Amino acid sequence: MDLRCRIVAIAVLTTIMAVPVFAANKVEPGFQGVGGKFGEVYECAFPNSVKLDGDLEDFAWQLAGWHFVDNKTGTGPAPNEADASIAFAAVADDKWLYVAIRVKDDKIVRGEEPPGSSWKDDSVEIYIDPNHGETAAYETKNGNWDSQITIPADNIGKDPKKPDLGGTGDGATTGTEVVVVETAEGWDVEAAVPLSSKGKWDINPTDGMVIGFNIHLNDDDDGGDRDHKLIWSKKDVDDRSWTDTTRFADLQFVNLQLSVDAKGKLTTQWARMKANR
Ligand SMILES: [Ca+2]
Ligand SMILES: [Ca+2]
Ligand SMILES: [Ca+2]
Ligand SMILES: [Ca+2]
Repeated sequence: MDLRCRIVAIAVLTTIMAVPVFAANKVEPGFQGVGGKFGEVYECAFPNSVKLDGDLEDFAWQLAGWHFVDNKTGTGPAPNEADASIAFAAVADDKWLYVAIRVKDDKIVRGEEPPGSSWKDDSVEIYIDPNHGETAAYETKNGNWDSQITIPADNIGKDPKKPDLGGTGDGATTGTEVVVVETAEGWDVEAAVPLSSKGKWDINPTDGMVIGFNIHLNDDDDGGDRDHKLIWSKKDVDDRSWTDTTRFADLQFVNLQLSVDAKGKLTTQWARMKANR
């Protein structure tokens, strides 16, 4: 494909896929159908990189699968999707597991609590069980170490390399970097969880490999305690992921470069998008 064609192709793809469509719980498959099953498994395409800047227009995000968690799913449902709902995607390269979370929220409440208690403010949580141990208590051995990485909205405008993080299993010391930005409908999170976290885990993605994984949203709209709690994993019916990894769902690595460099791949992608419109 020559450069001009490629630019046109990127422009078309960006126009069509720039903003994920929020809807009742569902999976919007990405490139070549990669996506997974809602609440059960997220299919994470690798090796793919993104620029960690809070802008979710990266090509990898356009072509990744997106899961949409509606306002009713979790132990603290919200009245409507504009009040609280999330869409998320993940990709990985050789150093990082990148997670994009688009949050719809009608009122941002930030900075009321210290990072360790940021689950009472607006925050998202990424859960990692690196050895897929599915243990009832968090493991604390190198390689098996389980973590809840809590990312408060209070990171808006802060240094990505020095984020305020919380979470059990020492989530704050995993080496995770984040950019959080305010949007017209709420806030976006672009996070990079290191695949190698000293003393905790050393994840080397291979095709088909599975780790434990979950995504939560805490929504506070009026100060004090949180008002809504949304949960992706179907197994986490009682909001116990902070201490019990049997509540996690799965993340499965899929060896798939999200690229339109090859003419055949681009044709396939266009056909899929046309079929879905
Ligand atoms: Ca980006
Ligand atoms: Ca809200
Ligand atoms: Ca574990
Ligand atoms: Ca809020």
